[in-house]
Amino acid sequence: MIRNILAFGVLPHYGNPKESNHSDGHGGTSHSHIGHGDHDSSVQTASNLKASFTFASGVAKTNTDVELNIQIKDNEGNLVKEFERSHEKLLHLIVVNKDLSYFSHIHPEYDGNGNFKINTTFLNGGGYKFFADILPKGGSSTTLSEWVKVEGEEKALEPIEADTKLVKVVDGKEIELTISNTTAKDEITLTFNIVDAQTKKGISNLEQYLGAVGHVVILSDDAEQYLHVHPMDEKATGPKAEFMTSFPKSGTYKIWGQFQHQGEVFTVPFAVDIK
Ligand SMILES: [Cu+2]
Repeated sequence: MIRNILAFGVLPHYGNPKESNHSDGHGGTSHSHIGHGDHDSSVQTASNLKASFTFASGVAKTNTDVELNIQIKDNEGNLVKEFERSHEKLLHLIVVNKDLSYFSHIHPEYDGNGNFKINTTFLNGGGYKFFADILPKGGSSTTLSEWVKVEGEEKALEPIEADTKLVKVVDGKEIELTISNTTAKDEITLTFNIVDAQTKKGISNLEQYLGAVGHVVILSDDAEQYLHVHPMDEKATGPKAEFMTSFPKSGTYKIWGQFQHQGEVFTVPFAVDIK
């Protein structure tokens, strides 16, 4: 019975199945988190799962180590306890702030009994959106999200504007993003080309990070549209890493690519306008 409930677990305001892409690594292209239900006549659009994000201390304060607890419950309030690993982890937690200048991708520990926890520290107060990517046993990949407030001094928010040049230097690497097309709803290929920032030589020994050459998280500027995309060729090692996705609607989106080289994970942010 749980099986059926979980199969269509989606976030209530995620009505469009295209909104949450997550490759399962079998087909080589990204696909909808919740698309598995598309063919079923009994497909439900409302969420049957809910994540609760709470702090052991009650409230989270800046510059303090806080313990974050996450529980997933079904629509009857029962704890969901069985999860499958997806890209090596039972739960992937993405945290962003309001202007998307802060991005964190972390992996809470699971106690096997319905409780995930992780310790973290916030440097600035304000609103943060938490996204938990999970794969309930017998269900399909699901993203559950919530805005959470952190108390403390807030940093002035910057407008989110598309980059004029899609080239960034991070940790000694120069990363160029090529986007095949910028029309909403079209199939789009995102190609990251990663070279040594000094020598401009392509880096061809990227390491597997969470079971793939890279991970891409995409968010609309209001943090409503969330996409977690995996590479077309997960076993690629660079200098190019390609991802296929589709932006649900027009607007400005932030794109974070995450890769691993010589044991270090680096995150490269871009912002693009989609027509
Ligand atoms: Cu993760």
